[in-house]
Amino acid sequence: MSDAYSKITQELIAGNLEEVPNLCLQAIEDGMPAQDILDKCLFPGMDVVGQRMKTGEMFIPEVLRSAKAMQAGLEILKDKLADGGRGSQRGIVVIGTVQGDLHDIGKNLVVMLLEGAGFKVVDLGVDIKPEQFVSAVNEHDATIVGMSALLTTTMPKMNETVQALTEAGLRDNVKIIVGGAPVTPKFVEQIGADGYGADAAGAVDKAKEFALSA
Ligand code: B1M
Repeated sequence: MSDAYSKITQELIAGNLEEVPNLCLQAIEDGMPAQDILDKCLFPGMDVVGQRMKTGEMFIPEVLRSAKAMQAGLEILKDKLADGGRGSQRGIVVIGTVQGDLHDIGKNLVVMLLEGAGFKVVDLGVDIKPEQFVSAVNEHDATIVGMSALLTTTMPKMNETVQALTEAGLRDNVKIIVGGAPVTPKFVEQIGADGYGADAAGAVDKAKEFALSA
């Protein structure tokens, strides 16, 4: 890959909101296919961001800046990508903060990194009832459900949502990833979910793993 293209990756990791879209535009004018810019420059950049977040080399504000730079790059590419740049190459994820819980900063970070990793994300927002997750899975034909909870008092809603998906006959169609500060791998096991994300990058790793095994 030429220096110009690897610069896109570098600027994305650096969270440069102006340079990333400018460089994407330049690359398109130079004849690089939009899909290649996505696959060879932007996705690898976000992979690095996810890794650095996990190892503590990057902190939340820096990760958010990179995620925003990614979205600015996607804005430039989206008309030129067959699926508008938010396609379901890797799968469709329905995500929300569970009923009774209004915390959304961590969940929004998960959304941004999932989109950056090529998933189509249906973000239901906060205070989402089990039946809303069920309807959204049906409506969007989702293959992954993500739930976030920040309060110990709202964690049982994750269990209720898993049960609601089971009762609706959808449990075999979806993989369920849960996370949020009070959530533990043991809890994930107890409620019969499929994956735990200790952080947003961990959630994306799980989603990628499930997309590969689908
Ligand atoms: Co609230 N709050 N809050 N709060 N709040 C906490 C969570 C708390 C720990 C503070 C404390 O007491 N020390 C405490 C919970 C105690 C408990 O239950 N164990 C608490 C409380 C009690 C409350 C209220 C009840 C306070 C009150 O009104 N008496 C109230 C509840 C409102 C409600 O939800 N019904 C309340 C309200 C609020 C605000 C509205 C003021 C605000 C939320 C604003 C918003 O989100 N838009 C708020 C905030 C900001 C916090 C703290 C300070 C910060 C949370 C945060 O955004 N962290 C928090 C204390 C703390 O954590 N230090 C606190 C940054 C964010 C990036 O991290 O969300 O953990 P986090 O996400 C992480 C991981 O958890 C993971 O990835 C992210 C990092 O990459 N992750 C996932 C998250 N979701 C994931 C999903 C996944 C995978 C990973 O897969 C799908």
